[in-house]
Amino acid sequence: MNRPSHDTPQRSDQGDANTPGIEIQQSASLDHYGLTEPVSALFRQITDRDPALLPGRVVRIDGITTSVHTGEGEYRAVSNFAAFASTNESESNSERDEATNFGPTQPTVGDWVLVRPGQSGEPDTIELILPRTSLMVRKRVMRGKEQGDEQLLAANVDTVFVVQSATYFNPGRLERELVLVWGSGSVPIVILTKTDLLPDADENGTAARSELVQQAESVAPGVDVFAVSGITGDGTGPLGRFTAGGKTVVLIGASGVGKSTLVNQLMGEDVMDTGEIRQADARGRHTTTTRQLLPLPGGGVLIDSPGIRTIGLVAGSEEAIARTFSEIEEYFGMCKFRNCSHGDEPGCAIAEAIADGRLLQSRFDSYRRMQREIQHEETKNDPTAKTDHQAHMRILAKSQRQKSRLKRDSESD
Ligand SMILES: Nc1nc2c(ncn2[C@@H]2O[C@H](COP(=O)(O)OP(=O)(O)OP(=O)(O)O)[C@@H](O)[C@H]2O)c(=O)[nH]1
Ligand SMILES: [Mg+2]
Ligand SMILES: [Zn+2]
Repeated sequence: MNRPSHDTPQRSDQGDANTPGIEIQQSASLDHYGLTEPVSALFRQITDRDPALLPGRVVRIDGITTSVHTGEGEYRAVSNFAAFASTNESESNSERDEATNFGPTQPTVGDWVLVRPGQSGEPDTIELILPRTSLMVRKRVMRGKEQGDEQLLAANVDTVFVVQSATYFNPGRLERELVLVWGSGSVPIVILTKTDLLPDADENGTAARSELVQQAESVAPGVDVFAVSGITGDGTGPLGRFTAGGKTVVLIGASGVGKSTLVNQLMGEDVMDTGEIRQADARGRHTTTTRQLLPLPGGGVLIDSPGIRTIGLVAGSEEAIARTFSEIEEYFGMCKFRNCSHGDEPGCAIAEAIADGRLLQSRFDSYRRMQREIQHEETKNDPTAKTDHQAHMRILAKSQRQKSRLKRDSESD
């Protein structure tokens, strides 16, 4: 594969089995990579002060190598950690500290970063990361072990395609996937793939499909559900609106559900490798091993990702759980006793809703289970520990406070 080569070996001048097609876009401007005017303005603030820094977006994480697309080509940085950029000079010190004072963080796919090209054979480094508008994090669950670190999955994503196979729909998994997405600050949609394999797809495919869609909707209140075939492209038309206007979408899901197949379908060419699934249990073989950001020919950006085996929830996911189970929280405050434990107390609104079929017992059980899991996370965690996720939550909360302050100010004019 021929890529324009640069003068240092760290830059991406070698092929990569998983990333054919990228070289076409080698020097495409950052606009094709989802650059927005606010991001561009932040970049300008920084490069005005230090013109040696190159703005870019992280397009791939491959072991310890982070690939960054800058307007002039792809750079490979070895640096694993970088500082958050301070982006507002008028911020008071304490405000700035609140936003940035949690030390260096790892760059992840989708991050907007500033690269300092290495001089005389030195490696290129990612020096700064712009504040993120969304960050998806999962707790890595080590085989049989409790503890595990947090893994950053993607940043600055507008919509997450939560992908499951229509032939192996798993509602319990979907609930966890939705908590993960709601917690990230981006918006989920559910995609059921492989509809061409549904048993009666020939004569009466629509019935099987709409039944599945309904089933998915019942565990994903307020979330759009689409049934598609990544192979034939059937049903994929409406997905274009999620990448319109330069928006960024990441696909997540178990191995073998058809993420890369759908990516290829939406790209209009085979850019990602796809793999067979095991006949015995329909599991995939973890074909995709790197997270890869791909600019779509018609604008917008897709991020393909490796299959996630287990989705460990991180501390601070209460809001995300509330969102995922929004139909349950509607009954809160409606029980006879204010401190109702929703067990077998008289006048329990939740028990009544379950009894007359307005609420699914299985949903309430999952809700309870996840609440317990998260409480466990919280008490286990050192309260002073600042994980990436918690830091991210603080930033989001801060920008929300700022937004409402701006709104108040403009309303009082
Ligand atoms: N019939 C049919 N097969 C599909 C569809 N989507 C994917 N497949 C098949 O399912 C298998 C796995 O697809 P991939 O796209 O590699 O799955 P993935 O989610 O990217 O898997 P990982 O990269 O391992 O996480 C391949 O054999 C695909 O051909 C579909 O819509 N219809
Ligand atoms: Mg894949
Ligand atoms: Zn109750």
